[in-house]
Amino acid sequence: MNRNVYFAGSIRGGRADAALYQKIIAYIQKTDDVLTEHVGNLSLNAHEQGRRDQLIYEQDTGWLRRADVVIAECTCPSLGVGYELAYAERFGIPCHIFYRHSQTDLSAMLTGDTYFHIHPYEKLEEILPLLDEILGNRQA
Ligand code: 6IA
Repeated sequence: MNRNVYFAGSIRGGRADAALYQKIIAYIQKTDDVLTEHVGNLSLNAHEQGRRDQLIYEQDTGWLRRADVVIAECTCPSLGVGYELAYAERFGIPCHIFYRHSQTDLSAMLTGDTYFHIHPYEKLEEILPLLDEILGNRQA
């Protein structure tokens, strides 16, 4: 309960799954704190320059360093999410990667790194019990 969860999902890599991110974030928020709620914001303009990119980088890496766990949805490839995963690994933050295996061939840089917990899935309903286990809200 009330862990700091860093949810990572594509922004400039493409917003096709934004509604899915929003649902995952809402589910996690029933029990825990999501540091990156904006990733699921459907009206987010990925190319808006209102906030300097350097500030975004500093804020996100700061959140990553104090996160208890990273949950990443990687079906839509994103350079930023890949960077965040490597950054989290460097700081020893547990990382769980979800992706729809019928729609993407996940990078070998993720599947080949035994640090990452990789969860192929197809439907949102399959993710929810896994999230409960990861967040300690249900016994495995
Ligand atoms: O390369 P991408 O843009 O797809 O990288 C996505 C990842 O980087 C997400 O998991 C975010 O945590 C992070 N990220 C990328 N852009 C932003 C951002 N833009 N704000 C916060 N985190 C970001 C500002 C948008 C603005 C309209 C508020």
